[in-house]
Amino acid sequence: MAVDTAFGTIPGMPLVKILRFVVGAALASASLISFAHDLRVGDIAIGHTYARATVPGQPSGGAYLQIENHGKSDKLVAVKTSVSRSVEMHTSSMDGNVMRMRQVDAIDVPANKTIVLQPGGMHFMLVGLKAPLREGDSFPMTLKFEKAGEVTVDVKVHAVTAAPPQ
Ligand SMILES: [Cu+2]
Repeated sequence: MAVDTAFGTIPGMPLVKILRFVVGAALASASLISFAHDLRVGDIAIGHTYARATVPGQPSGGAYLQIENHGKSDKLVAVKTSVSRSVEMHTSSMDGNVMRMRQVDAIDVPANKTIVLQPGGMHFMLVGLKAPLREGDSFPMTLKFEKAGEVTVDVKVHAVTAAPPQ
């Protein structure tokens, strides 16, 4: 199996399916505890935010996070950061043995659900990096939700091989 990404083809990379967890009303407050150090805007909590380090010359990088919606359905409509020319919202899917990324205009954030962005699934593509993303650095990224409004998160850069932050 090979993966076709903006960085070229990476053989043997496993496909990680998009995870959508249903967060029941009874569990909502409990799951907020895991996001205690993260940000909230309206009914939306953002957590597990990180980006993958890139090598010099790499034109784009991936950023990931989780969005918990404790209220009515909403939609992520725009993302921006100063470290790249633009931020695209991508989904990943298998086309035969090749994983392809597709740009979407928005990411639905249904009521009382958690949306997980992760390598191999939905992700943010930082297109036109102005400098390599170095492990240990961090940068601000602003998310705009249709209803909840804007929130700026701090994105830590992890090694490419690092597991997602818990
Ligand atoms: Cu992508």
